[in-house]
This record gives sequence, structure tokens and C-alpha cells, in this order.
Amino acid sequence: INLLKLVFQPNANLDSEKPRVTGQILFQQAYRNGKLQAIFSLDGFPTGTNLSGRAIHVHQYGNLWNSCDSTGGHYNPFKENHPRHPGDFGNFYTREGKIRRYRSNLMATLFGPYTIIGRSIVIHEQEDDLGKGNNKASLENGNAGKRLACCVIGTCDKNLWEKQVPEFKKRNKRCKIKDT
Ligand SMILES: [Cu+2]
Ligand SMILES: [Zn+2]
Repeated sequence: INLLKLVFQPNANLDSEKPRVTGQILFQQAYRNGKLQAIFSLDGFPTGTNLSGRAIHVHQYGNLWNSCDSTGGHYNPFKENHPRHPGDFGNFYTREGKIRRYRSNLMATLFGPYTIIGRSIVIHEQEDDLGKGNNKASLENGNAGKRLACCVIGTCDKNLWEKQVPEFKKRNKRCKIKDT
């Protein structure tokens, strides 16, 4: 398995005024010690002036019996503090209500005993404080707030990666130029 396509559903327990986030993440890892790469493509965030980052993490359980609220805490096989969990992907910023992002050096793996397959991914309402919040929750979950959408890491698909990755790499470059 070297390519996964995850399709996100909004958290069924959210209050009606919260955003309904949908979209997909593609994961690609060519071999066991290769870098995990991903394309994040998510929609449905507010379009206003709230430019706070949105945390994305791998959570412990691939169990959606109570939607995103039954996925447990962060996947933490090595008993580390946040943000050193393998699935702490950090903050993502929206533009016109969307996240479009390519990442090439994620810590998680699709192979071996610590594979994230069978776990879940959660997209949060708020920014990840990256362990700097000076409280217990900061070292567990980054105080990232409500769970907007989630997905079990499980399905597999082909050919999408080669089609999408060049465009995302271009987009990253454009963003960097604009930011400097
Ligand atoms: Cu989380
Ligand atoms: Zn974490």
C-alpha cells in the first residue's frame, strides 16, 4: 500500500452554526523508510476575516460510532508530549474557505507496526498551540478546539496522486513568493 485517499465527513455532533468541512487527503509513501507525503484539499471553512490556523492530527481510534468524538486522543505510540506525536501535522491556513496544501516530510508512516492505517484524522476548529499553551491540554492536544470533520484512514485508490501533485507543488511555490 503506498497511496491512500481519505474522504472527510463533517462531525455529526456539531452545532448548526459551525462550518461543515468536507474534502480529501491523499497520502503517498513509496517504501517503508520513505517520506510520507500528502495533499490536503479541504473545503467549507468560513470565508470571513477569521484567519486562525486549523489543526490537523492523527487520532488514536478509527472508530466513528459517535462521529469524530469517538476517535480518542492523539495517536501516541511512543508516549510523547504534543506536538511530538507522529500525526501532529500542525496548522493549516484557509484561503477563501479552502485548504490546498502539499506536504512532503510528515513524521507518520503507512508501514510497519506504527502504521496510521486503521486510525483516524481529525480537522479542528482552532489553531494548534504546538505545546506552548502552558497547561496540561496543550501537551496532549494543542488546545485545538472542536472537531469539525474526520475520517478513518483506510481506503486505497490509484493514479490520483500523479495527477494532483504537480499543481499543488506549484501552488506552494506561489504562496512562498507571496509571503516574503
Ligand atoms: Cu486532534
Ligand atoms: Zn499531538
